[in-house]
Amino acid sequence: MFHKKYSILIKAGKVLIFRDIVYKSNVFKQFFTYPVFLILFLSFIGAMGFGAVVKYHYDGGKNYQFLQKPVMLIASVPIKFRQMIMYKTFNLNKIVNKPLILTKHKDKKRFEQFIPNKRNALLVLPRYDHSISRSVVDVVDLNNFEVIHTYKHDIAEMNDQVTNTEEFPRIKIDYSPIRFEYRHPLLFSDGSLTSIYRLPYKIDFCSNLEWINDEEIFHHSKMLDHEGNIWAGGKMNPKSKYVKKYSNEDFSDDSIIKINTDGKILFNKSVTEILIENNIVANNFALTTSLSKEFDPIHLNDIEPAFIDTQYWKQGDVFLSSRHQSSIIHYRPSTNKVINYITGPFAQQHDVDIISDKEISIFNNNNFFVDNEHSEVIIYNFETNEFRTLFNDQLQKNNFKTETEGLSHIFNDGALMVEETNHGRIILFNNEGEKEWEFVNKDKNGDIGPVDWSRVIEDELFIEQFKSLVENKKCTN
Ligand SMILES: [Ca+2]
Repeated sequence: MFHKKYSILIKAGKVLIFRDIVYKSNVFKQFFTYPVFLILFLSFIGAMGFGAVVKYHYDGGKNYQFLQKPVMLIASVPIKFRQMIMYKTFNLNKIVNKPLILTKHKDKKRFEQFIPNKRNALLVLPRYDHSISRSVVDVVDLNNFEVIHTYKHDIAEMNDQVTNTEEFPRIKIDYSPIRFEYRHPLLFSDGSLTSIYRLPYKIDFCSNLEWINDEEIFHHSKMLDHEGNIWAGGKMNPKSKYVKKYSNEDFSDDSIIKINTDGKILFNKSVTEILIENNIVANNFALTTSLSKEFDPIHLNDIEPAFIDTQYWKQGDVFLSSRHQSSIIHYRPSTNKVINYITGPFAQQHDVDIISDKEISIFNNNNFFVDNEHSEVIIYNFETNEFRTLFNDQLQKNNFKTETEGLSHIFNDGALMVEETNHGRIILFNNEGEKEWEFVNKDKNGDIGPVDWSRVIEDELFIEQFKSLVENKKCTN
């Protein structure tokens, strides 16, 4: 009886399952009609084609602009939509032109002091302020972290003075007032300030423009040398001799440029040329790199001049940081000789500094393919040829990482300041490696903007002169 009942139930179940399969099969047939199948097939082919155009664009392809432009416009819709929500605006121009609002440290305070310590030093702090939609340079007294002076000049007026439109065709778009950022500004004791935004310029204590130089593209750090001239990165146009015969106009021919404080170019030499003439790379370097689609193989990001002779370098030598070779080039301009070509446990580094008569520090972004979660500060000793890291545990504990940009400064007493440029944060560790303070570039609305290569001044006479200028300030703007 039980078996009969069970058998009937099983049969009924099979019938139901069979009916279900027949039903699903019919639905499948009804849905996958020939036109639907054709649409799906064409969509699949279209998606592959779309992806191929995006890949071609990011590989640097120059042809098929009629396809590239609309495809890239469509591809950017999701990110634009996300930005509209983030910036709370439908005005695309505002979004396109502004630096991003940063989020990594959104839960931190703007400034927090962990160990009270008055430091007679100035922090020259270039920072983007989203609440006023522009970049400013604050000069901060590190005794109390008070802003004692701010530079904020007329960017539109400066852009109007650029006449070399062949070299700078997009200056008013790419460096419009809401997009422009002060980078690594260099302060003089008379209160004037020079910096670079694609070209170098100088403003006075009251932020009035003194000069610009639009002869050549300039970039990255700017450092005074022992003669009072300024070293900065450049891009040669026309290209240098080993580049122009081997490569096309897309090749970035990075150079080292020395200018005086009136903006006159005194020296300009291609880094590719330096490496070829010192037999570090082959003379067809520009060709081989271009063929492998690397059009920016040097990417010079810092030039650090030596002020005095030591056992390991001479006054006037410069240390060049090449991000894309992950190397530090110790170069002597007076003889065109590379004295040392340093590679080591660092990848895509920025900011080389001379820190003693036999040591340099290297800000290691640490962009290796493995174990790359934190950026580091590395010390290289010329006497022992050895590398060591500085306060690495503390940097890791503070989740410190900037993939691009970034810098470090070692104070006279051995304290370490590090700038996490990508995330708008600066940390100061005292010489025991304890966190003294932390700054996040939050504006009055709590939005975080980038910081762009700050600078520490510890020269007592300079500080005294600058504070006297502040006390007697008569600026009308
Ligand atoms: Ca440096």
